[in-house]
Amino acid sequence: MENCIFCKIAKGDIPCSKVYEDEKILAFKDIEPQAPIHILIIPKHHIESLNSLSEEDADIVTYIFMKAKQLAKDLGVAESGYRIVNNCGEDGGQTVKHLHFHMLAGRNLQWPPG
Ligand code: D5M
Repeated sequence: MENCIFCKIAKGDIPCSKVYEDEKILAFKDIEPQAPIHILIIPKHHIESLNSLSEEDADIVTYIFMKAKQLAKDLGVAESGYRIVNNCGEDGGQTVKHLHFHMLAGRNLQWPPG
């Protein structure tokens, strides 16, 4: 997508603080961290939100969660705990319209979120 900031980050046209990358996904540090560890995990191809996830895209979500599990291990927070968040739509707090999962860790996260 031409005007999508996360597509530009995925293509390398806009820099990011990369944590993990392969042919399907990219994980990078959130620019406005809400926890000591705050990483965004995105599919490289454009999916607007969870609402626009198609049957063909379903595998990428499983893939992202499997990588998130590994990342949590690599970052040393698997045991202490972490949170994976997807904001969908306006009331869900989605500001960037490219599917992404927040990984938050490194502090005792409260519930419910605001
Ligand atoms: O989350 C969108 C998140 O994306 C929000 O936490 C800020 C982050 N963001 C926006 N632009 C950038 C860049 N350029 N690098 C890193 N992080 C970024 P949402 O769930 O849509 O509210």
